[in-house]
Amino acid sequence: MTALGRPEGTVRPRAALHTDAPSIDLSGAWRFRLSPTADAGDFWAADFDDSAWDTLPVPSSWPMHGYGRPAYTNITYPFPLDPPHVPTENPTGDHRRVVDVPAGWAGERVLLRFEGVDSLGRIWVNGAEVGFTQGSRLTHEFDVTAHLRPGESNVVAVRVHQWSAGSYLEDQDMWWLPGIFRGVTLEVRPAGGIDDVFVHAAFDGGRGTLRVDAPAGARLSVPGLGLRDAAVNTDHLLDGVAPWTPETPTLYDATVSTDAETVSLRIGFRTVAVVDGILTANGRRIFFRGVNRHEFHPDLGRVVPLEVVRAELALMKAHHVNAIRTSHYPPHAALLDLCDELGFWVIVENDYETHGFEQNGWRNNPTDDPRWTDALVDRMRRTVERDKNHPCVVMWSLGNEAGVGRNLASMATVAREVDPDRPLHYEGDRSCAHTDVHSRMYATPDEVAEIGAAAGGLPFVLCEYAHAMGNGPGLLTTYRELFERYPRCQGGFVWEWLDHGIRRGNQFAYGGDFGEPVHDGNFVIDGLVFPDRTPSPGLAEVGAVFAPVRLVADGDTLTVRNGYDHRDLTGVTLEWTLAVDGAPVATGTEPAPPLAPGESAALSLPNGAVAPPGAGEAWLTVTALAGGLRVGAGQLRLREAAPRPRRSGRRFAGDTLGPAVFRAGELVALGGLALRGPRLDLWRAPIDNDIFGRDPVAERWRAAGLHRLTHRVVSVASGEGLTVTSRVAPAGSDRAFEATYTWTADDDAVTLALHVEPTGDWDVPLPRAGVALAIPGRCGRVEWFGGGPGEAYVDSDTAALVGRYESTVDALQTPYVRPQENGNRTKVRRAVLTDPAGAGLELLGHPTFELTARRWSTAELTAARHTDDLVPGRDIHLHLDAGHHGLGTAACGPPPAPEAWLKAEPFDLVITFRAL
Ligand code: IPT
Repeated sequence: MTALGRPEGTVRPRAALHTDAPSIDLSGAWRFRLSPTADAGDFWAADFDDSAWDTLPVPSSWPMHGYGRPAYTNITYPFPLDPPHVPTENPTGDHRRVVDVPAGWAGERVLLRFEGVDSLGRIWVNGAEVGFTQGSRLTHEFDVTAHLRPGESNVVAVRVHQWSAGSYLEDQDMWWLPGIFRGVTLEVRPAGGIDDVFVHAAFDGGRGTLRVDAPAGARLSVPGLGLRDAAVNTDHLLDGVAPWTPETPTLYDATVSTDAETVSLRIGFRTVAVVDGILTANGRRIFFRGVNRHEFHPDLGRVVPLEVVRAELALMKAHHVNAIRTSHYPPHAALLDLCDELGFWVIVENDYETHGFEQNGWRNNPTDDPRWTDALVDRMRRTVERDKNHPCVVMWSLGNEAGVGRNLASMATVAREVDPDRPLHYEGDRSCAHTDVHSRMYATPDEVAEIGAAAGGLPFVLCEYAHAMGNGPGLLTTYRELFERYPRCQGGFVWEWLDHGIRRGNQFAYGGDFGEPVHDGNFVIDGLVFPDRTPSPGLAEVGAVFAPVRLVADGDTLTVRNGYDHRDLTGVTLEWTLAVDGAPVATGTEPAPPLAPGESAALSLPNGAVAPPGAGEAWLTVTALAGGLRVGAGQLRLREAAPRPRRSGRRFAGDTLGPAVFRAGELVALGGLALRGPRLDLWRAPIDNDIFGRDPVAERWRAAGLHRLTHRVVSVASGEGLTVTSRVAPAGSDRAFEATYTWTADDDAVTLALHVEPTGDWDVPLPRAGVALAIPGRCGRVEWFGGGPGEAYVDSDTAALVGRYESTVDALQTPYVRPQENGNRTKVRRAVLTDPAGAGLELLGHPTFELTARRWSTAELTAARHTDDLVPGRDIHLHLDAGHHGLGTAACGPPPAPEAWLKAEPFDLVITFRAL
């Protein structure tokens, strides 16, 4: 039987090791030539003249350097489904470089190692073909001893084809980006050296069991545990061992040596096991607060510099992410060293996805075709062998979205053969025949609850949930509650960490921007961080929801809960601030009570943390700090605000009511300030969660005409104040909203009391419920007392704390790669927008309103495709809302929860306006 899609000529896969054996890093400038088809002619001879070729850095994704173009598809293959064939149009990059090999390497066995070549690389050394890689994100090593000439210049030539049979196995949702995108090295394998090592380090109640599989005769040392030149291939029982967990990532430096070679290891002791249907580490339930992580960089493609990786892991830690699924292929090997060190659980996924076969009824799916068995087994074996020594690796995953079939069993078998200790994951097979955990993606809260409540069964994880596309995700607290209620619902992995936008000028491109004939638009922009890895508001929400120290108001006390899985609260400091109307009046610091994991206690409030006599809304804010990080925050309202007086007393005369001037029933000036509005406004620029998914609410909004409401002033009645009624309705429909604007004023300010009644059968939720008005663009400074500092919406407001904040209209914007509704500040009591001289507008809520301010209209925001389409106009457009429809996560998952649904029901909004 033909074996399709596998590499040839490689040596046996083995662990990634840190060794003192000599090696040469082949990163740097290579000669490069791109051809449109696979057969570009001979180029591998050592004396081939490549002087006319360009140079290209290795590692690189060549389309990011001006050769060809990136292309994005999610599920659809960008070539006909004609396995194993690929089109004649097969961009092919020929790479050459000269390497001086020291004379001292004579007589040594030498391997040439490739850590990532997308998708197939044919390799020649000094003109002799040594084999080819296939499996883009997998390590391949070739024995080049016979072809190398130590003491001379040697030529390494690599022909990389963008498409290969292997491409059928690599239909992951990401940019198609060919190239040698990870390291290339020449490595000496000394005679009598250590080719491979397998660390088994178990932990049980203070005791570690260590066995290191290595060549017979090698010696093991773990100085921190008193082991010196101990035997390999045998169990060592060790007392006084500290366990490895993501919260306590204790590593022990170790070496395995022979006379010829020393390998350095960092050993973490932990036992991962399924016990009574629960996935446990060191006997305790695991709770995944995870993210899916792709490897992508907005300028470099699949090449992600190590310092960028380190910074992104620090950002994850700061937001209490404790787990990573390497969607959907093994990561750069260095990631796992960092995850050991910093503390993350990692599900390492095989480089395997065949999702596009689903669109063809899964016909000819490689998962169920014996011609592909060898390739799939090879991929799984390479995955497990390379990364088997990492304490962070909690499970292996057979791949993603590859349907079902006999090759799942083959992959599971080889994974278990190589590593019998780690559980297996695969989401695509509902029968779970080959896995140790039950995994689903995007299951609704109801489904999760049903799974949680069912008796027996496997541990349950959501390998993907909370699709973070555009503005969102909502619903994180709903899922957290389920993970906390049902022991077998062991958390999940947010889809996904990063927006894969490609930098173009000062904005980011997405699918279709490179003229791809088939593409999936902005589905590649669905991360918690923007393409340049700056956090989006979704990450702030994740940080607040995942925070291990929970401070929750319960009646008139604040409860602290230790949400760590493996450590108590020793060393956690609580910083408290008492503020009246947002102005701090007292602060202090206390140690957190030393609660064990899962325990809670009412916080005894420190002396002084009581509202001072007088009026004003009083809040106690408590922030938990550990190791320089914020690990929790919560608030308790100590005194409610007294109701604000509505302004009244002035009569409407001429055009004026107190300081306000009206024309045709609409406010046009207040004091010296020109304005237009406020008018009823129900539209928002649809977010991705409104637009995509099974039953996109934005389509229903458009069908209902909510984006094209017209206004008819029905009556203007004056007297004590001014009452304007208006009928607001879309063309072609007899459904409407009746808006009654009741204005009252004193000498200083006007108060609007708006009442809105839908008439007719509005069977759709509303995007927003409020008013819009325009004020002069110079009033760009913003100050508010309310939720902040960041953007928040009704089902994504965990990170927002009530306080006093300052910003600018420009800084209130969230630059979602595809522009959409953004920037809302929630539960605002008071806001002030001023010009540099301090003149402007004060807004006072009765009691609160939602605040959005931007330099473009909602229509412009709705029409924009990229951030550069948004051009500041003359005015500031203010939106003051009684409510918003929730964010949900419907782009791929459930819509907002019923309580976050903005029903078309009567509503009121009361706000006082005062010119400053
Ligand atoms: C799911 C994929 O596993 C993931 O790679 C990504 O494409 C995500 O969707 C969407 O952004 S598959 C989906 C059809 C449930």
